[in-house]
Amino acid sequence: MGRRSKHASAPSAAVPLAALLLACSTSGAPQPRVAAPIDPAATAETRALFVNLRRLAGKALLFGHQDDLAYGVQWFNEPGRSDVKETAGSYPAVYGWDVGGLERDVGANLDSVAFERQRGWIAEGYGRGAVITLSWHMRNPVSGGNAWDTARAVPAILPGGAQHEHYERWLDHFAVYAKSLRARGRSGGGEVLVPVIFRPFHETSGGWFWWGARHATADEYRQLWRFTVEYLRNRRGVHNLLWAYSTDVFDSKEAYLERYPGDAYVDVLGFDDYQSVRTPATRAVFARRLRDVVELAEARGKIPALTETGVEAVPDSMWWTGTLLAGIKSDSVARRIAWVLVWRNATLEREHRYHFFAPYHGHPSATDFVRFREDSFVRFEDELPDLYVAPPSP
Ligand code: BMA
Repeated sequence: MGRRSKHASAPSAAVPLAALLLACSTSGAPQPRVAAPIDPAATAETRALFVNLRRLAGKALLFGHQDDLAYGVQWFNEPGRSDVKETAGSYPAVYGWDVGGLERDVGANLDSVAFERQRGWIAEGYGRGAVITLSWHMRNPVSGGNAWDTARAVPAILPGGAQHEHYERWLDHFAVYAKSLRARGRSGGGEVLVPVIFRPFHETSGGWFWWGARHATADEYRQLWRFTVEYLRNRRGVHNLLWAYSTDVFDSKEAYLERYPGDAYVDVLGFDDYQSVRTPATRAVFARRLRDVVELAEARGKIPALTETGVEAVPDSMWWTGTLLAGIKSDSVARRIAWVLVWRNATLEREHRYHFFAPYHGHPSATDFVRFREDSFVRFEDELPDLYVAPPSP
């Protein structure tokens, strides 16, 4: 179902030769003719990131952490700190951030991360060569509740809907923010826009967000996604984004693709899995999901990723190598996922709960986390090639 690429046969003039993969018919398998971001006007650094992540997938697994620089289990907002660095000796290779709250002009996101500071941390991570991904726990545009308020909203914000203009204004806020993500060019020169892997409307196969299954039909979801791409890219001129589609757990390729917006609207195929990673006992299920996403992404010239995972409070001290890495490496296809990101380390004193997914100094899994980091397949920030310069054409 929908597994064949439908890329145009002639490359657009805006697509550099270095970003092209010409069809290779020797294996008989269909190959995408063009592997490039869906935005033909994507910035040079954004295109380079796309090409490099595709190339690196299978050779290395990038490790990511949500809100890594903003706070940790025992600290909040202290420059230079990172629970990952304080346990593994390097910052993560991928930084996840969330812009939930940007729609409200309140200055900070839903987890109290000030956008002004987030912008600085994004520039800092980019400056060190890491990858930036942004999710958006967007409030319900109809009810005014939070992202988990499942009052029906999608039809109302689509073109022609009563709240459509309201939604466009929210996207305007995002456009301004995305264009404000600037940093000094990594190889000298002036400022550049920081490339961002944008992952809105995530976990769409789940029923807990207003854009999820049961609250928006597959068709409504696709319309919302496509409108959002077209609005930000074509009307607001945002050209530093790679677009990541992500489901929650799923049982088949068909299920994964149920709400998929289409190859012309997606750069990264991801999924969030907090279920099959709890113990090694469900390794086969975990590997099957990874394999499905890798195969779907590769057939389309896209990037596969495990966009969120983890076990709250990491109760198994061997989880990093014994469950996560062993699961990813257990299958020669599954291991071709480009990155894995674990969720945030909420500050205990502020949130009064053990809600963390990476170890912190002294945590029982810290030793195994170092083993994970030392595995030659796993890359943290200090082991990255330059992802923002296009490799020479093959
Ligand atoms: C959830 C939890 C929440 C948080 C949200 C957005 O999974 O961590 O506490 O507000 O993500 O980061």
